[in-house]
Amino acid sequence: MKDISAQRPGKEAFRADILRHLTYTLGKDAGHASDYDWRMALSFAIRDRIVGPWFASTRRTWAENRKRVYYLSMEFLIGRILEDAAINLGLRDLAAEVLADLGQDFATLAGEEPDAALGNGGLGRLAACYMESMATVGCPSYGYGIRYEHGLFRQRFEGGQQVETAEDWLKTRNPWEFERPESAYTIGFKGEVAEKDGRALWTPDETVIASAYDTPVVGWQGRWANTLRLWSAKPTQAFDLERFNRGDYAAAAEPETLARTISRVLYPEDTTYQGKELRLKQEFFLTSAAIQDILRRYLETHTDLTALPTHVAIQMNDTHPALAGPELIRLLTDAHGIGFEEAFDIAQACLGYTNHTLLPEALERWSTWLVGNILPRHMQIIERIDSLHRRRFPNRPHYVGIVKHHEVRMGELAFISAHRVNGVSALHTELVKERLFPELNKLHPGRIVNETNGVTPRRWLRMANPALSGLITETIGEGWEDHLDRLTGLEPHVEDKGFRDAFAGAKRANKVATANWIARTTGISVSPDALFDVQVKRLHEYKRQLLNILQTVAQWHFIRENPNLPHVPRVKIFGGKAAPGYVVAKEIIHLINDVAAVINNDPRTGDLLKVVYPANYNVSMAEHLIPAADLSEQISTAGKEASGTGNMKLSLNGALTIGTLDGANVEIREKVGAENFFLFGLTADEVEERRKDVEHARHAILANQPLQDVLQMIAEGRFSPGQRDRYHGIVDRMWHHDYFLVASDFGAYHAEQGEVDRSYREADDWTRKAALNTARMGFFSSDRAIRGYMEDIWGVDSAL
Ligand code: 26Q
Repeated sequence: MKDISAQRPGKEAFRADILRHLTYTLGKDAGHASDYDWRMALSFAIRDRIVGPWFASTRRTWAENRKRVYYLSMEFLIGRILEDAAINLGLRDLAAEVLADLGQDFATLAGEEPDAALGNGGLGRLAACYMESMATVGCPSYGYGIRYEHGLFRQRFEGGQQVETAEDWLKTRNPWEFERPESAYTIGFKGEVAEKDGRALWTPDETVIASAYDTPVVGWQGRWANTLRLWSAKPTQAFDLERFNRGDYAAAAEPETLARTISRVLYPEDTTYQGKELRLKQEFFLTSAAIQDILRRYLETHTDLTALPTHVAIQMNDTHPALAGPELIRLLTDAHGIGFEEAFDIAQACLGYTNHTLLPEALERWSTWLVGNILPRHMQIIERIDSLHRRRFPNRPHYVGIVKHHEVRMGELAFISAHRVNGVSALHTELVKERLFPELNKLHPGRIVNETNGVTPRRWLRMANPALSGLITETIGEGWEDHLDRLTGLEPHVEDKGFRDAFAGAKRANKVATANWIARTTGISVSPDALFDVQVKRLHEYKRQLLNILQTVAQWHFIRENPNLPHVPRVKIFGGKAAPGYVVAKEIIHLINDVAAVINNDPRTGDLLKVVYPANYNVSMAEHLIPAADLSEQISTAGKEASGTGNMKLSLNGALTIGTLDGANVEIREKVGAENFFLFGLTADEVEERRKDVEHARHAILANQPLQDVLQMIAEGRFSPGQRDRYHGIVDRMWHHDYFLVASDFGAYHAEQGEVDRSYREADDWTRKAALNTARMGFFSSDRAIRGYMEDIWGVDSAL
């Protein structure tokens, strides 16, 4: 194991680097430099230190002819890079010192970096954590994605309602990327397929260029660095002069228009799939550019394409890049003359598919008409894959194919194209086997495996929570950041009152900082002594923010009715965006904000209950809120949340979970101990059972007086004065179409929140439980998850 870590510069050298960049890269004099200039100079000085490990890693991979992993994802929800990179290089404190000498504040500058929000939520953030872990564990790899001009929209509230505006992260210079104009590929659409010399010949009639931008991703202590390669669409020819000369001015600009649209904007829907042509083009754009790049790199040092799977592993992050199978087969057959079956077997041996959802409305199914029109050659290949698979498994009465009812089912395509299919938590993987692909699972026993999600402890503990990180290092020494299992070393100290006080002190300091932040951003004053109860995630009915806010109203009502009881003060913190077209989710946001307005201005409840919903939840806001949380809300309808990863970040930072037996909650509870977890609600099987009673909601409501009271208050317009019927839709759905069983789980949830209050009163015991959560969460490091993928799916070794 050779040490290729970055040489840590001395203070003087680093200061000189910053000033050199200020002068020669920014063209600014220190006396006249703005925060922006300083941030850029600092970023370039840090980036310089990544380049060494980056080149060394790339050279090693070539020299040792190592197998590479290609992670294809339509989303990389990266967030800010500056502080994370500085921490991984061991430069964070040095940089702060040097800047202080220069009269600048590191945190201020780092806080001005725009979030790279090239993702919607869990799936995109997982891809970002995995990139960082692949660099940390020395897995040679490339991430492939789209360089969206506009990431996930920005959210504002107007009168409590969500309003979206365009996000613009590239408005200022992006210091982390390197443009690679020489790495460019033609991507075709539409056109005709002919036959020439026994091979198919596809002549597209629209083309765009995929042009690469590389961002180095450096791992812990700079031991290894990989590349995140994002593709930007450029016109093949800016202007069609022939058309222009014919006087067809609008059409003359068409190539440019298509190109500019393809990488323009991230689709903000994360659960409802709509068969949009542009989305299909985006998916093919990413996939084709990636596959072409992979083959180009392979053929630089190899000639035998049948050995491709020995050197290349391609992971599909959900079905979005599932055209990888057909595209790879197309190039192997049409461009390289390999027979169809052999090409299929090569592709399959390279490919893996990660499933992230069981929700039927999220499963991609493209009409054969659209696919045939946009990608005529791929449509033929998909049909051939389908019939090959059918031929290999004859006489199946319940045969499930890829093409059915004039639709291409991307889940089946990805499953059949891949040698491994994985779920993202133990429970989810079982449900993928039993409910999503029961027939394919029978045909291919052993193909479906579990890889429980993980999160990077560098960003989500070390960087986001310096107070707790300091205590951990003081207590168990250094090295836990890349050996997160070592957190169990905290366990013996949990019985030490001094340690518990220090643990509580770190949490308290984070809460004070967050209380100040809440006051600044929302104008609401909250007490750091209150229990901070946090639900931060995308808005979706299955995640049941509605359950949370209904219970909040019940608690408010209870405090008002019982003013003399000793209530535990709480701050209910919500964060998250709704897809712009998701009307019900937007109503729930409106309701939360309306309830907040009433509760926060009620002198009878005062500091006993506050509801805050800061707008525009994103990675950076998560980094603020998670370390300050006492309670983590993971309350999805059982069987619906594939895994969750916020649940891991919160528990790792010493929040206790109130949750259902869903996704990774099950494993978190096993690891931290049932006595340190607030469990409630129906199980996945009970949910299925309960739905058979068509009147389940009515029965549940009638059996629960507090819930009836809450629904009554909402229906009467208590939270929408001036518009009594504003929430009639929500109330009506609660009674008649409560698909996610909010009513059925309300009683158990309300009761368990009472348990939370009783526990929180025993402050020292609460701290013990919180510390045990942190101590026992080591399993949920994304390093562990990545090692699982390397071993079970990719067949690659660490280069370190
Ligand atoms: C599909 C087609 C067209 C347009 C958009 C989409 C689309 C985009 C994003 C569909 C789904 C997504 C995102 C899904 C997602 O984030 N799933 C989450 O993945 C996490 C990581 O595995 C899990 O922890 C969460 O449980 C799961 O909800």
